[in-house]
Amino acid sequence: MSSPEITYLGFDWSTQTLKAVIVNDDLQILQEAEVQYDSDLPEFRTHGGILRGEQGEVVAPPFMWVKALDLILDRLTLEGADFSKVVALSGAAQQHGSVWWAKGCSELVSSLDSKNFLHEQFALAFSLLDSPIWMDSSTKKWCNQIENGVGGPEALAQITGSRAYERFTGAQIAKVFETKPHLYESTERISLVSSFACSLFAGKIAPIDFADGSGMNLLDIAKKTWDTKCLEACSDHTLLEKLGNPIESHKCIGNISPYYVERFAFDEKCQVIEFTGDNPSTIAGMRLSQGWIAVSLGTSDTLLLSLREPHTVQDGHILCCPIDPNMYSALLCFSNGSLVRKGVRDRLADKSWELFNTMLDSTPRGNFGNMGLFFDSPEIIPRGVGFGKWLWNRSGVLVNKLAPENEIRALLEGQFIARRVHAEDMGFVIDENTKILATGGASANKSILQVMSDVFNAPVYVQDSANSALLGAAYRAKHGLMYHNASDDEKPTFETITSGVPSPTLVCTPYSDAEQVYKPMLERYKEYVQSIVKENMTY
Ligand code: 5FX
Repeated sequence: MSSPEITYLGFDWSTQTLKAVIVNDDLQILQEAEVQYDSDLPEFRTHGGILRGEQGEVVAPPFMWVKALDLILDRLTLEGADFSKVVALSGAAQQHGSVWWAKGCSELVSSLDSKNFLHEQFALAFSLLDSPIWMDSSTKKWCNQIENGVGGPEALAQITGSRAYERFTGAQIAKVFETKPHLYESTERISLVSSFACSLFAGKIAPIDFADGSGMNLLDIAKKTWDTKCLEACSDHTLLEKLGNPIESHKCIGNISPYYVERFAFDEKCQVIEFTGDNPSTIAGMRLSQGWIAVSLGTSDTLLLSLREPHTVQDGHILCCPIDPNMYSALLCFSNGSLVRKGVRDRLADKSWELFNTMLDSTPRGNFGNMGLFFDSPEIIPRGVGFGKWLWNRSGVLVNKLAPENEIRALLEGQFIARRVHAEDMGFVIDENTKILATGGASANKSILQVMSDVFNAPVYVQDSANSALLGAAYRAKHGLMYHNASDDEKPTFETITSGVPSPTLVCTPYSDAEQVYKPMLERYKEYVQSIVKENMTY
């Protein structure tokens, strides 16, 4: 007799959508569903899932995220989902956002009435009706306060993995504490978006996990506890209680709330596995093990990598790893990505990627010693560079112009040299075992990937999956359950659990002279960046 079919359920509360996926025991997709906040829930009047306020404030209503869950569960049912087969579920959510629960929230989530929609029961659940999210940049003052409270940006980065960032939750909490004291006082618990979403299923306020908790400037990422000095720099002694104790990302939170058993026929033994942030979940979805770098080539270019040690950095973020408690992950975000590439294409290659690639391919690796750096908007890494374009000739002299095809190569080599230098700065060792997993729009462009392959002196692979964060949630559901059920000496690794997932496809390998060509250019980049940060000159 064959064993009954079992399935795993994953969610991703991203900035613009809520997505859900059901996978079978081989981690193959069975059903998917999606809710678009702007068009499916127009009553919240969001644009791109967010609402913009004054002075850089960006928020989203948590009530909308609850309503989206009501909708998506119905949509999954329409897709043919059989919830009784789901043995475990987990989720991902946009990082850094905070959900402020009103007093009485624990009682509320533990006694949901299955005859009603969730949103009918959450009208009074939140003390702050609009949650600050990761796009918020209104907290500069409180960033300074936190850094000063612990002895400066470097000290903060050493404890929490990042210097103070406006979007990180610590500064957001400090702002609410100072500007809305009554609201702060009336708050029972503060969740991240991920732990809030987990609470909706767990029937209790779920803990914050270490990986997503690393995006708060509050967690000591080595000791894996809240750091007292950081907490004190944000608010008063009640913060510890409002946050609850953080836990490992793969932990089982408990059985699913009876609400889902009664309303959707979930099995009462279905386990809820801790939720995490979208970037940590992407690490899971891409099954990023040591030696791999995931490079997402989108509006901004984002690098995700695994590290053994929590290296201290001023730029970029170190996070606790969501899939291996003994490892760390690094997240580097470069804001000048695809839009700059497209701008240069439009200016020099007649708005055609085909022509852009032909021009790029007509130039040699190393570009005859010419180099370029292009920043159309404020750059995150490196910090402090002005807007503009800098071009250097082979003698290291700044020049106004290069031939169009050399400018195109200078742009791409400059971008990938920057990505490599800052990844190495984080302690990532590039050697013969390094492999790159490319995703995002530009990962379809082989000429661009070849430049990346040469600059990193590493093969480049692509993966056939549109949403790694969502798949990561489903994979983590399976790993969390297997880990929970196994005896102490047989705990499975995430790699073993996901070993059946098809491997990524190799698209480019580096030329044999790549390291020789690019090694000196990495050193030149470091020198040039210092000069443009110092002089901040543009032309
Ligand atoms: C990472 O630090 C970010 O702020 C973003 O990637 C958000 O997680 C997007 F949801």
